[in-house]
Amino acid sequence: MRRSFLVFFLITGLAAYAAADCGEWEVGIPDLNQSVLAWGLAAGESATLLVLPDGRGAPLTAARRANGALVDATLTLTIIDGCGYPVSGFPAADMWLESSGGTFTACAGGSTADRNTDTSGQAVWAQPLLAGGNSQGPCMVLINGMPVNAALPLSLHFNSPDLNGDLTVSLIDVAAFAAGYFGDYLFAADLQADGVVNLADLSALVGGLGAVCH
Ligand SMILES: [Ca+2]
Ligand SMILES: [Ca+2]
Repeated sequence: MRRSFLVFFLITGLAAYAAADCGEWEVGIPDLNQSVLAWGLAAGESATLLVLPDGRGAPLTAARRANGALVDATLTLTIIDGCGYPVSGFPAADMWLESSGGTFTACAGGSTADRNTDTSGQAVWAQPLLAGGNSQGPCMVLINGMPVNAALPLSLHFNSPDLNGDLTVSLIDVAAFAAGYFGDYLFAADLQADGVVNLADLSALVGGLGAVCH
């Protein structure tokens, strides 16, 4: 009996030492360097996602390659804490996408993860975002405002019938679209992204008229 107690205290003591070694304050706190971001596209590939402020844009499962082919661009973030454990139940509201280099803007909470992290520490972005504007800049995933794995920006581009990114699809956007429709190629007007601006893109513009954030 005495020996079993000794083993018990030895094991619990070692566990406590291990926890203390990684810093007990780190348990459950996301570690930006250990957390992992994954998506279905190979390195060097890009995808474009159609977004609307009212969420009627495309889901990430139906983004488009440069040639217009549909591609699943679902993002999966696995949050790991400083002790190497997955962080479950981390709030979706505290994880979001950002993109610079254009007019891309999200409605309040419009680019957060679909749900809180599960028991494996995983959260996904698969559903449509609530956003407007466009960007061909790198897309970053942030946890509480800090970028995850900053060395690996994603080539996920955005475009929207809300061309100017004021989160309302209005006649101002129609005028901006016309410049791309009748003039030189304009990524912002290539709403059904495939490298050309034609009637399919005009149809996407018309379908988004009036869209605003909820
Ligand atoms: Ca607009
Ligand atoms: Ca097009």
